[in-house]
Amino acid sequence: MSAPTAPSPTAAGSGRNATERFAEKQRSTAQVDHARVSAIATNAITALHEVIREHRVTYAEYDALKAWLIRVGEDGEWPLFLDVWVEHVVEEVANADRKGAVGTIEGPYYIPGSPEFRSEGTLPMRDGEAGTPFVFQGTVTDLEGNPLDDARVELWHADDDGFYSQFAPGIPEWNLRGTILTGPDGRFAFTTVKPAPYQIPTDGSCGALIAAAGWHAWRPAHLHLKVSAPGKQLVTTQLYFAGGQHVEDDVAQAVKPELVLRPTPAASGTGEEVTYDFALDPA
Ligand code: MBD
Ligand code: FE
Repeated sequence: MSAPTAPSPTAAGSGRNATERFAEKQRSTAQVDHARVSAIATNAITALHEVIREHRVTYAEYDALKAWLIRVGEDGEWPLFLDVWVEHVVEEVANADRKGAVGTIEGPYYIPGSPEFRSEGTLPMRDGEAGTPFVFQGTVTDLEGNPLDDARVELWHADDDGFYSQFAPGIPEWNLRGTILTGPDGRFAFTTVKPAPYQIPTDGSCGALIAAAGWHAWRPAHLHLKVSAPGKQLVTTQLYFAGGQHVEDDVAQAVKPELVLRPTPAASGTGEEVTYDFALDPA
């Protein structure tokens, strides 16, 4: 049932949703290492001082910054801002020692608890969901290539308009979100539709920064994944489509060569399919 007059999402709408979701997920930070906070905060603030000196930042520019920072909070766009312009370096540092499947940023639109399937399933979608039918399949293994039983493969992605369920209005709750639990063969097969490129909302504070700087607002079409198994490290990653728009200039700088898929026409005769395997590092 696709709503014929789906309201169009606003930055404030999806930003607020992302901010609320983040607040729910955030655990209390019991331990504070004062020495680390001091070192990191001092370096960050000093780096900003250097930028001000280098560019001889004016009071007008300082006030514009203050106004913009206030607006990011009002729009609820801190998760969006941080995940687009900062997270990729946190991910790089966090996963530097990994041997198996390559990770990348999570972004602001993950929701735990999506509908579960055993070995194969079709993601929840609307009647006549737009987009090329697409089968995404593979095997979850350990680093030696042994299939992993009871691995969890969580998949979520935008629709053909670039919108995510539970963040843009008018989309059924679990649309294009699902989890497959593998059997002893480690295999999973999702049936879905190919997502479209994603545009950062242009009507909010992040959009205002992009417009003011003359940048573009696009991420390439992508699948989001979390893959885990008992006794193994969880991998959070994304997969992209070779030759797709903005694969070479993702605004979030989250594309890596290992993450680019080359789907082929499906054996069934409709749509496309691709096989991608995940080797998980020991926990
Ligand atoms: C997205 O869909 C996304 O994946 C990231 C990282 C940032 C904004 C929107
Ligand atoms: Fe995304």
